[in-house]
Amino acid sequence: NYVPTPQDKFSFGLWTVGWSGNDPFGVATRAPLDPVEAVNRLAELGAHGVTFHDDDLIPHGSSASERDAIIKRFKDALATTGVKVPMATTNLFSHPVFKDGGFTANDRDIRRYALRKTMRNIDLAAELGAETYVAWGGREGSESNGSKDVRGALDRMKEAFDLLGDYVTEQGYGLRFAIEPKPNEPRGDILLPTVGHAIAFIDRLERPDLFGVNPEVGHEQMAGLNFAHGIAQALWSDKLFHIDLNGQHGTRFDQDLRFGAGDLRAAFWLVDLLETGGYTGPRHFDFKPPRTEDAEGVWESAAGCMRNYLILRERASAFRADPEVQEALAAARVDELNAPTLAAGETASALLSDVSAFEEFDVDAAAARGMAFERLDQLAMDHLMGAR
Ligand code: 3MF
Ligand code: MG
Ligand code: MG
Ligand code: MG
Repeated sequence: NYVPTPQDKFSFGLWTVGWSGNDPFGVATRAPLDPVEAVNRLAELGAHGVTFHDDDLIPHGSSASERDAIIKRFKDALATTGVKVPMATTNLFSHPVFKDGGFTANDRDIRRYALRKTMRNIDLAAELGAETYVAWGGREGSESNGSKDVRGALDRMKEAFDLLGDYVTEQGYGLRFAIEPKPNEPRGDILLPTVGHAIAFIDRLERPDLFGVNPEVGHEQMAGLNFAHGIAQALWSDKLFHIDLNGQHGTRFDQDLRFGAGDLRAAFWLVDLLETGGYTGPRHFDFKPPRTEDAEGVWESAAGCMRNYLILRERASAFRADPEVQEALAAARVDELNAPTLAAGETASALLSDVSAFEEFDVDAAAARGMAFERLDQLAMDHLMGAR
């Protein structure tokens, strides 16, 4: 009956349900949400966790004693409800000081400030028991190519992550980092724009094992990419440390619709992959309840994210369990791709001497074999639409 429980590991950012609706064309349509109220409502809805940017919880400019009081009150709400903090992150994009970025701002003193701001919130994340620290470089980028030395920026990005990797290691924190790619918005072009760029970058770090990715559905779809393919590559690389679930209609502005809205077929294949591909981390929603909604609409929207995930989880597992689907998968030779192309120990010269692979291979007969993919896909659609 699609009722979420903490075992489903659903989590929400404070900035998602707490978004008051200000956008580039209009002011807020809702009152600010108290983080403690967010924790209480999320607990009632069956969520497992809450996540935050430093400034979501502790407004920028709070004094040390105000900060302590806010943290204490938040911790009490967590203890009362059992809601966890699986992840935390830094806001290096809202304050005007970050208008040209944090770790890759041209101004060196701003980069040093960004590092200190991040380290301070890493301490809090560790104290609250978070396992993942997300880094979204929303302002790390440019509007004009001449203004940013991209290779220099990548050096500085590496310098920042190497320092943070050393820091959590020295402190003995059980935290790993998840880099969140996005192609654009708010910068004209953002560095590390896709999952693939981020994974390649991580290879150049000094402690690559501490770093993975936090892909967001809408971010890859803004670039016209197949999200489940990106997730599959992240899983294949052991880099899927965290995930941001939401909805997006193709290559347009960052819509942050509730999960399941937008490209529903893509959401079906994503849930199928997450549930069968060995991902055990939080199912984290990074969405924005549209500014048309009042406070009750916010919680409808949050509940909808989880409900859609659970429905899709059921639909995907029905698809996998259907004997006709198993037949269709076999007809499509899907599993044959998991057989190595070479025999065990077969060398290049052995392949060259196998006449059945080339000289006697019936190319025309092989070319004539249909792949039977349409039947398989229709069965998936039947399951997705509830027709089976
Ligand atoms: C922006 C985002 C960010 C990140 C967050 C880190 C404000 O499009 O997706 O949300 O998810 O900064 O986790
Ligand atoms: Mg986003
Ligand atoms: Mg988004
Ligand atoms: Mg996100």
